Amino acid sequence: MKPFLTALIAMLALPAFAQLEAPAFRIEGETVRVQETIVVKAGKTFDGRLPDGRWTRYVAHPKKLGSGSQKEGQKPLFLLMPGATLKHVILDKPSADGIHVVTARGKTTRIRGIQIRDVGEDAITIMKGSDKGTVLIDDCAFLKATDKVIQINGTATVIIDNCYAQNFGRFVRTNGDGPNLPYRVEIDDLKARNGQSILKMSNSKARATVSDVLYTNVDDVTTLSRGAKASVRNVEKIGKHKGFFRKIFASF
Ligand code: ADA
Ligand code: CA
Ligand code: CA
Repeated sequence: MKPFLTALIAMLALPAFAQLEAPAFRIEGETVRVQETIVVKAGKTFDGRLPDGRWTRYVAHPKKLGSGSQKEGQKPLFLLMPGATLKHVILDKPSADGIHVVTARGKTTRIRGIQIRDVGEDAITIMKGSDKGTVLIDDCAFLKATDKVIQINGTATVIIDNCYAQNFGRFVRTNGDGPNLPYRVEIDDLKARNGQSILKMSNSKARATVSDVLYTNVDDVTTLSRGAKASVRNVEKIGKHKGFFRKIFASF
């Protein structure tokens, strides 16, 4: 292709791509190899930020917690009890079954500012039996998930705000086998790159809102069946300009 055409395409495509950049990689401080799940008690805060501003990096002991493969039944690195907060931690390979969350009515559990650099079996699980609490997941990044990132097995309201996901199967999945619980999911300000589905729900009473999403190379924004419903607003596929111009210039 002629150089000026390449330059023109790059100019047109670049501003769009710039919006979907990965968040800054945090510089890690010390690494902790977790042999036994770290429990954050109800209402308590666990902050992995070190005095010099770096974040602590956690990896699983593969024999004690799990290798981070797709095998079910692995243990989490962190277990958050109702109203707990987890922030400023890096989870890295192997991250086993990530973070488990137990909620309770009237309580808000927070996962704020964490980076999972290599998602294990999954990254965050809202545990079965969690009853109508709220889980707020914000300013987080999730990389390299073989399949699911956020697995919802309990009836909490799960709010996912200002997050980034790269390489995944399903970013959010409500339990596929269980009863038709009234799951609630809100996804806002998400950037997603390379995946199958941002939200998959197959439960008759599951409801979701999905808004302000930028994505590229994701097959489906929502995958809904058996009466699950989602309202979707302001979702933009990045890279369509490139495809459009590629088609036009392909005819030269
Ligand atoms: C699978 C399984 C669910 C649940 C989930 C999880 O999807 O079918 O029942 O166990 O994994 O929480 O990892
Ligand atoms: Ca699983
Ligand atoms: Ca799991």
